[in-house]
Amino acid sequence: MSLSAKDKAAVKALWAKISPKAGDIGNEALSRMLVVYPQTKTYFSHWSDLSPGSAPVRKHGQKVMGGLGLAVENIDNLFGGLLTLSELHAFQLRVDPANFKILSHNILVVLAMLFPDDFTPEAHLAMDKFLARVALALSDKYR
Ligand code: HNI
Repeated sequence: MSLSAKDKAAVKALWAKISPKAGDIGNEALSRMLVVYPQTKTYFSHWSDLSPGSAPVRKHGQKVMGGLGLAVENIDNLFGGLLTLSELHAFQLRVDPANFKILSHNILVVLAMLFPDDFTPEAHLAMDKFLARVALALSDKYR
């Protein structure tokens, strides 16, 4: 399931539209992930406050979106572009790859919520495929 030229164009177009709001998207997606899938909290137990919209949640949401921006820049070479992040999540953080799917779901929900006009079925499809590829690239170093 690789990204077609059409998917890549759709992801880039959507990203251009949404990236100015990266902070809000990251904050809302991470806040929801921690509430709706509380098992994900285990990775962030060192934070002072895991409640929705807290300072650490917002700060980390911004970082995750920065990682997604890096992925968009490297959309033709996701495995190479995300190598360092994959090593971090695999060897240092030991994040179960199942969680990538959970976060991706929350990002899609938030995009639908904040950008109802731009999140067409075509944009939804392209973003879903893109996030699945990003998750695969981030999991590349696990074995
Ligand atoms: Ni993730 C740190 C990007 C999914 C748990 N993560 C980062 C950083 C980026 C990043 C960027 C900061 C790296 C640095 O400081 O050098 N993470 C991404 C991306 C995705 C993702 C692009 C998927 C789309 N990370 C996840 C998931 C979890 C996760 C699903 C767990 C549920 N990440 C972490 C943890 C850290 C982290 C834990 C360290 C945070 C800290 O404050 O200690």
